[in-house]
This record gives sequence, structure tokens and C-alpha cells, in this order.
Amino acid sequence: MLSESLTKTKLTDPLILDLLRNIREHRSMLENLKSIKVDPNLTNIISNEIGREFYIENEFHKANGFRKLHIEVAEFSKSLKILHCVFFPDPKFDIPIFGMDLVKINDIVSAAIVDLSPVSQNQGSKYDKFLSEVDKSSFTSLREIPNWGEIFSKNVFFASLKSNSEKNDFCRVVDQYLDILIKLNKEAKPDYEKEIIQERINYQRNYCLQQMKNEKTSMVLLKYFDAKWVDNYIKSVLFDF
Ligand code: BLA
Repeated sequence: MLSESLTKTKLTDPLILDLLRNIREHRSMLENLKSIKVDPNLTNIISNEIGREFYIENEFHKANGFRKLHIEVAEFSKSLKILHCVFFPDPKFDIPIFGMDLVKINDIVSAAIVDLSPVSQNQGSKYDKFLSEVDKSSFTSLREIPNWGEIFSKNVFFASLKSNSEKNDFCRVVDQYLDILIKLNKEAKPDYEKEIIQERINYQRNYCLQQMKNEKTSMVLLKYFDAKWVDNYIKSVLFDF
């Protein structure tokens, strides 16, 4: 087992710890898993200034089929907790982008989103059926995807979580989406045709550019960091391409 899978986070929120454990478990199933070196100033960021406390913890890996496996745990002003995860595929492989975001404000999970987002025009048809079979019937507060979210698949799941049973159900949906991702990864063989690879690169670039239009990400960071720092963090840590 990699030492990273044992890394303790400062965060103690049970829902986020559950999701984190599950995501790390799936990550550990990938072949040739290696951590990626990233500027330590951007990996673990902590402030203890009274009233403006925060910490951001990042893990970066790569593996067969993936150019970057990123997990971020963050807490701001002791009230806003975030679990952010994007697994970017290696464009040589026919694997979608796994993305999830959980935003918890005090005890309310206002946003819980998970998707396997396509990186080519026809990719969805390969796994749409599996995603659509994942049971999402129990949720009471589904949310509408904003305009920039055209990058997501038609089976993107987005909701607020209102009860413990919805929180458990979201963990199950994430678990099942990750199972599907691992299965697609196992079946994938590298492609060498330039056009196919270029299309996947273009889709990843577009995914990142659209995510950058989510002002809610930058609005949080701008409360704690200056604009130049935020711009660099978003472009090099969260959504590089
Ligand atoms: C929304 N993202 C949000 C919100 C906050 C953040 C505060 C508002 C919560 C709400 O609408 O209820 C903040 N998210 C962050 C920050 C980070 C983060 C600061 O990850 C990291 C430092 N966002 C992603 C990814 C996805 C994503 C990978 O980073 C999806 C795979 C989605 N976040 C997403 C969506 C919304 C959101 C769709 C709702 C936006 C809206 O309704 O306008």
C-alpha cells in the first residue's frame, strides 16, 4: 500500500472521510500508481489566522490510463468544507474524466456532484448504460446543472443532500461510478491514432476551461488569497491541461 493512502487529513467530517476512503480505495486498484511531485507551497496550505483559518490538502498521483489523479480536501473559516476530486485520463486511452465535488456549509451539504464526463464525441455511448443503471431514485433535492456544465455527461448527478440516508446514498452512487471507471480503465488499451488522441486532448482542455467559468470556486479562494495566486492555483492545480 502506498504511504499516501494512510495519510491523515486534518478534516474530521464523517461524510467526507467516508468518500475519501472510498476514492482512495479505488485509486489503489490502479496499476502503476505513483505520486506526482508538485510545488509543496501548493500542496499543503494552512492559515491559523483567527477568523480566517483554512487548510487545503492535495494529493496528486498518476497511473496507467491516467495523467493526473487529484484529490483535494479543504476547510475554510471552520464552516465551509470541500472535497474535490478529478481523475484526468491519459488521452491515449478511451477513459472518461471522473469528477466529483462536495460542498458542505456547516452541517448542510449544499452541493454533491459526481460524473464520468466524456472526452470524445461518441465515448458516452460506451458507458451511458452503466451510469443510467445506478439507482438515483431516493434523492429529494436534485439541482439544475449551470450553463458551463455542458461538459458533463447526461448521467451527471447533482443534488443537495438533506438527510443521513441521502448522504449514504450519495456515497453509494460515487462508489458505483468509481467501479464503472475502474472497469473502463481495465478494458482500455492505448490508441496511437493522432486524430483520436487530439480529440481527447481538446475535450480535456474544454472541460478545464468550462470548470474555470464556475465563479463559486474562485469566489471562495479570493476571500483568502490574492487574484494572482487564485488564477495560478486554478490553472495549475485544479484544472491544468
Ligand atoms: C459549486 N463549488 C460550488 C460552490 C462552492 C464551490 C462554494 C457553491 C455551493 C453550492 O452551489 O451549493 C467551491 N469547489 C469549491 C472550491 C473548490 C471546489 C473552492 O472544488 C476547490 C478548491 N466543481 C469542481 C468539480 C466539479 C464542480 C470537479 O471543482 C464537478 C465535477 C462542480 N461545484 C460544481 C457545481 C457547482 C459547484 C456544478 C454548482 C454551481 C452552480 O450551481 O452555480
